[in-house]
Order: sequence, then C-alpha cells, then structure tokens
Amino acid sequence: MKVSVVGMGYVGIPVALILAESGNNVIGLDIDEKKIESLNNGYYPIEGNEPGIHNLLEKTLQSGNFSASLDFSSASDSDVWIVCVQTPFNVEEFEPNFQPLGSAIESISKNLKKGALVVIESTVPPGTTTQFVVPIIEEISGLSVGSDFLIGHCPERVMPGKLITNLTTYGRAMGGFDANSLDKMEELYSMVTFGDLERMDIITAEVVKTFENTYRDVEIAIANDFAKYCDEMGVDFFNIRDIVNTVESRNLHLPGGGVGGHCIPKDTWLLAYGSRGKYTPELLIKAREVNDSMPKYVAKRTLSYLSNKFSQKGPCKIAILGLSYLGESDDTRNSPTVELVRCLESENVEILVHDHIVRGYQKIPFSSNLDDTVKGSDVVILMVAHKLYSEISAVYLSRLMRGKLVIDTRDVFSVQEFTESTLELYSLGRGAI
Ligand code: SAJ
Repeated sequence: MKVSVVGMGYVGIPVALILAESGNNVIGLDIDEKKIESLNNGYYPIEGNEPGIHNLLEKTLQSGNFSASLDFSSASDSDVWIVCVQTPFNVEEFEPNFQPLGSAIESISKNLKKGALVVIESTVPPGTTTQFVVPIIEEISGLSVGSDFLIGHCPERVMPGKLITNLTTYGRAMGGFDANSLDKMEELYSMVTFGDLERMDIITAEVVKTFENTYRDVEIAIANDFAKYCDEMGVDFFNIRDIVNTVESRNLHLPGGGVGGHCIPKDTWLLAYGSRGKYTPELLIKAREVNDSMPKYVAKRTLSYLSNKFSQKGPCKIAILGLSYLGESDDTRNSPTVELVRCLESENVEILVHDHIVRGYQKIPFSSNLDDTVKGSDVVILMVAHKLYSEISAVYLSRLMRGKLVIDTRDVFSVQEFTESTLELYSLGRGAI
C-alpha cells in the first residue's frame, strides 16, 4: 500500500518506519524542513534513546520504502493517510489548539484520492473525528465520507524509550466510521502490531484513549496527595506505599515535583472538552489541579525553609537538577521544572537549572555542567530522575554547596546516606523539613 504519515514526531516516525519495513511505500510528511532533511539523511531528529529506530530508518531508506517530504502533493496517490500531529490544549481558554490538526487535514484534503482511508492517531477530544475532521475533508475534497473516503481513529500507545516495542506489541483500539473503514484499518494495523485489534466506533476509541491517560493522571494525583499528607503527618510515604502495594489490587504510583510531557497534562482537558455542556468530570479535573500544584508545593517548601534558615548575604543560590519532564528524556514539554522556576523567580534567589540530556535550552538559566550548577549553591532541588543523579553522593554535594538544603522530589537520594552527612535532606513524601 502507499501510506502517508503526517507529523514526523515521537509517534509518526516509528509508525512510518514500521509500515515501510512491512513492505509498504511510505512517505513521512511534515512542515519542519530540518526534520525532513535529517530523516532523508538517515538521522533520527529527536534526542533520547529509542532502541531500534536508527537501524529501522537506515534500512527503510536503503530499501526505498521510506522517504520524507514537505510536499503533500507528492503523496496524492496515497491509499492511507495517518495523522500523528500534536493536539495541545489551552487550559485558561478551555480550548483545544486544533491548528496543527486542522492544517494537516486541510493539506490531506487537497490531495485525497477517492477510496483512500484517513486515520487520526493523535489524541483528540471525543467527537472530534466526526464533528471537526470529517466536515473539513468533505468541504475541501468534495468527497463524501463512507462512500468516497474511509475514516477512523486509532490512538497511539507509544512511550518514549519504548516506541518500537510498544507499537509492535500493544493492542490497538480501532474506531472506524463504518465496516469498510474498519476492514481497511485492520489490514493496515495488522502490519504494525502483533497485539489485539479491537473494532469499535470512532467516539468509543476517542474515549478509550483519553480515559487511559486521564486514569494515569488521577493515579499520580493520588500519590501526590498522599505524599503531602505524609509530609504533614511525619510518616514515610514510600514505606507505606510498599506495604499498600503488597495488596495485588493496589498500585500506588510515585509522587513528584509535577506531571509533565505531551500526553498526561492535556488529555484530561481533551476528555472534559469532549463532554462540555453535557458532563463535567469534577474528580478528574481536581486530580489535574493537584498534579499542577506540585511545582508550587516544592517552591513553598523551599522558601519556608529559606525564610527560617537562610542567613547568607545577597540572593539565595538554588541549583535545580533536571529540566526534561521525565528521566532519561530530552523532552521539556510541560516541564514541571519550568513551572518551579516561575514560582521561585519572584523571590530573592538566583537559579541555575542542570540537564545533560536536554540540549541548549534558552528560556531559563541553564547548564549542562553538573559541578558548575551545584558549586556555591545554597539549595539543590532534584526534579527529574535522570540516571546520572542516582550517582551523586552526599559528600559530593557537601563539598560543592555553600548551603545545606537538598530537596529530592523523585526519591533518588538515600535518606540513610544523607542523615549521616552534614546536609539536610527533604525527600518529598518522607516528612517535611
Ligand atoms: N509521573 C509521576 N509519577 C508517576 C508516573 C509519572 O509523577 O508515578 C510523572 C512523570 O515524572 C512525568 C509525567 O508524570 O512528568 C508523565 O509521565 P509518564 O510516565 O506518564 O510518561 P508519558 O507522559 O510519556 O506517558 C506516556 C503515555 N503514553 C501514551 O500516551 C501513549 C501514558 O499513557 C503511558 O502510561 C506512559 O507513557 C508510560 O506508562 O510510560
């Protein structure tokens, strides 16, 4: 089949390469010229370690089954169009940003051939595929859904660091407009994954995906609320979590300095937007607010310690370890560290953020050198569980720091080791300082 994948990001690239490896003729389409050039030159344009992706790119370029392009008209004979663009949400306006999706759909509609299948893999508010996407296609292409083109929603379940594995093993929720759409989707996705392919209608698939991520957001919010409870009660959340999780039906998640990334922070809002005017999922929105409150919670703990114990002249120097939203990732989208810096900035502090995986971040004081970041700091705040940070010792920090406060929001540092040091460790969930 001739397949075009729109959106050469975390999701689109592995989808395109796996379909190309299966013998399809695949074009990867994007509006970012650098990405297209990088892909056609055999370079995976996204940082982070993705096992297998480099070999797959090289192999499918060599076989000629994959190429990348800016030009949608070069794909006008596509049998299938797969849309993998981002769907951000503006919380203040309570509106999804449909610009990337709308632009992709418009470009596809101008090049859609009769009988082709369009699949939306991006996570969208329930109702979007039939109420937003289909009208645009019919308006621009002049084709009618069902009789002239097929359409469906098949949400992705990839996870950074496990893109290829997840795509080829996880089952898929396939929401199709009609039986023909589902048959075509089944033919397509049976080439992508060995997992189960569940047939359903489109809105059910849209709800499956937004539920999946909203559910995780609530699970994380429970861990965060429990951690705050433990801080105030002077009990150890992690010890309690180990005991609670011995009950097989319990799965307490981990607290942290916030919930970032391109999925979890927005999918609750996409879900709520989909039911606007019909039902407001209050618990789910409250959970979102709990997770969004974590950077401020860390800032408050830091500032209350400083107001009581900081005696140096001049600004307090704060070193923050980790800028990406997740350990071993370079992705800074919705980074809790960025929000933490915003919460601290108005105070009499000097902040320097360290990350050795994120490259060249401009918007906040940033360094990729750990010694330089920690040297002379009064407070060190660990926000991301990068593997590197698990190698940091109390001796190393006490040698380089000017002050004594170390705040660990990801339970990376050993409480025992720090208790025996000259430093004061506050580990989120193990009792307030
Ligand atoms: N986080 C916590 N505590 C936890 C788990 C995560 O604070 O117990 C934080 C992370 O630090 C991060 C954010 O939440 O800031 C999101 O982490 P994540 O592990 O959910 O990673 P994501 O954002 O890459 O989520 C993706 C999602 N996959 C898709 O949308 C296809 C999600 O559904 C997966 O469950 C998740 O990967 C995964 O399990 O790895």
